[in-house]
Amino acid sequence: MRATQRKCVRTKLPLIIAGLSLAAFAVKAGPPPAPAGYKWEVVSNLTDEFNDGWVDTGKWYKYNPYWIGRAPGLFNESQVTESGGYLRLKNTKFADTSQQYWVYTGFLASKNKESFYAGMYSECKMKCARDGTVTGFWMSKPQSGGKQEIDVQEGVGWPANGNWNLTKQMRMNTHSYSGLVTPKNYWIGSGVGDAYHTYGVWWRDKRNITMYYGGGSGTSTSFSMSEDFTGGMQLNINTETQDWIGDPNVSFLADNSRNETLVDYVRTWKLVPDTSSGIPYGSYVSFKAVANSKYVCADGNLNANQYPLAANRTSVGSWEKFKVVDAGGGYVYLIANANGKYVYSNGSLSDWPLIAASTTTGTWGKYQWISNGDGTVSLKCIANGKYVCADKGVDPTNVKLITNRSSIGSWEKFWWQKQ
Ligand SMILES: [Ca+2]
Repeated sequence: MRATQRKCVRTKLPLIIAGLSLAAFAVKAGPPPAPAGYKWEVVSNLTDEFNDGWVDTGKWYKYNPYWIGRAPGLFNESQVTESGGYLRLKNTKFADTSQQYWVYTGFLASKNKESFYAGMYSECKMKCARDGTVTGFWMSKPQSGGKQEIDVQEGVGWPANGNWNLTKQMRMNTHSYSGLVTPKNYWIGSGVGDAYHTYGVWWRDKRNITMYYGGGSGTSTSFSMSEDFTGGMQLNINTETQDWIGDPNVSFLADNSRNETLVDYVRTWKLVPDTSSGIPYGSYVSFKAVANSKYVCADGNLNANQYPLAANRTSVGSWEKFKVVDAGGGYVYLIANANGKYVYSNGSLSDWPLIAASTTTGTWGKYQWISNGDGTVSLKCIANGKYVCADKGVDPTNVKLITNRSSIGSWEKFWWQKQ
């Protein structure tokens, strides 16, 4: 019996260790995987480790240029310091509680009010004060007549209103000019003021935002906007008082173990085209459509003037070769070997069919070369922002290439090979 028990313990141990490793991997910080054809690049003016002992006033205001605070809280520069590897936002009682304003709180704002843009991902690792103030990691666009806002976390370290559930949540929101707010909560399960937690946001495009607990490979929550979010926003990290939770606790404000929000870092990235993905500039290549496993041909038999591109050949001859020309920034032009003409997506016709019929370059013939990581490439036309598709539905016989898809599926993928 004892021997059996020992055996059990031995077999369980590696499983537990494996489980821990997986958990550690799951909460890895940093941005989510970049979309095909892009990579993440650090945005230095929105990135700070807060390790050098002084608040970098080249990047940050230690106040909010557009707001003094919500009573009884008042933002005050002296509350914003850096030491021990952390940005510190301290909350201090400075007047009698009978006054309109009696608590100094801290605000760190990006210097350029339009610095956080669609396409960027930002994350912040912090431990919230436990004194009744609320800690924010958020982006804002101050404007008369309303505001747009992305609230990644409104962290409650201690609940002045007695609702302890608030202390264990990532409390997200968006605000629209229309006045619409879209609050969502993620249940963390441990106190936001008891340990460091990482909160992230990817402003994907003007209508879509994804927020993350634990970094870009952590748990995600999606937001679909009812109005366009465009332009740039100011990035903010702050403490403030909030009507809905009540006033801070006076004795906690005097307790140095509770009256500071500590921020380990804020890190921000933007998406840029990945130009290091092995694009065969200057080479002749063949394309084989994943849709039907046929080679793409600039087919002079289908039209002797326009040479439409069609995935209709079983082998590579001179009409199935294309020269890849560097158009800069990860973009390419293609020249058909069949007739020496540039390939372009003909926007004068519906579905923008590809033809090899131009002697000059232009946006209709400028494509983003997107390596899918599986040996295939997808081509996105700059002129209409759509992907090239070998469309078996439109033309089942010749499977002509058209440019009308908004996402990459198998019909938008092509195996390619140098010739
Ligand atoms: Ca740090």
